[in-house]
Amino acid sequence: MGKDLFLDTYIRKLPDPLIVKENTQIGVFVHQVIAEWFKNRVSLFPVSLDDVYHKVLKTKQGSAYFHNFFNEETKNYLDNFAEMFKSLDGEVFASEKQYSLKMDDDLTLTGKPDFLMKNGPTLLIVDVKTGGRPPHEKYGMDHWAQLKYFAWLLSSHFEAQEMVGAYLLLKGNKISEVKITKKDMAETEKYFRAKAGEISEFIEKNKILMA
Ligand SMILES: [Mn+2]
Repeated sequence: MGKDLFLDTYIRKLPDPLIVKENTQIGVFVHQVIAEWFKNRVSLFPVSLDDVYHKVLKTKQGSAYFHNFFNEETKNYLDNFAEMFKSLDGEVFASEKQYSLKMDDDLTLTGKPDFLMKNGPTLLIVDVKTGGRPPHEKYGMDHWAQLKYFAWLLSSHFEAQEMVGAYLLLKGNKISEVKITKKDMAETEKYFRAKAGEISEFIEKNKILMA
């Protein structure tokens, strides 16, 4: 089986030797804080990002792995997130939810966008990145590859007139947005149809669960 960049990044979830360990951990930590914040955002007693930041650090996992990230850098990331989030139009209706698409009897592809927003006829797919740009870009992949993949997965779950993908780049405090076209979806579908056999074989061999 030849090397395939998209499959390595999104399906096989191979550890990335090019990302230093600490950066990966910061990403995990920041995502966890944001996910936790979304869970309680619309409760009777909404929590602030800052509260959640401290709460996650106090968990068993937090004190074991994340105590190093109680610093300016992660604080900045979360401040940037809060600022960018405020500038997005629409209502959040899902976060950290896994969607799947059945390719055939042997293969179901899955994906978990960080969160989804609805704004009139538009579905906004948002992924938070702690690096300055999507990590898959350094493999020479299309900047939008992951968002197109999510859009394609979601197209079997939602009737959206328009799909827009956005990366919230926490490091640069920048939103990188793209309108996902029918052509993008068709190309993504074609790619995965062509790869279906190879992916099934890989999963069968490695008994992995796709997350
Ligand atoms: Mn993310």
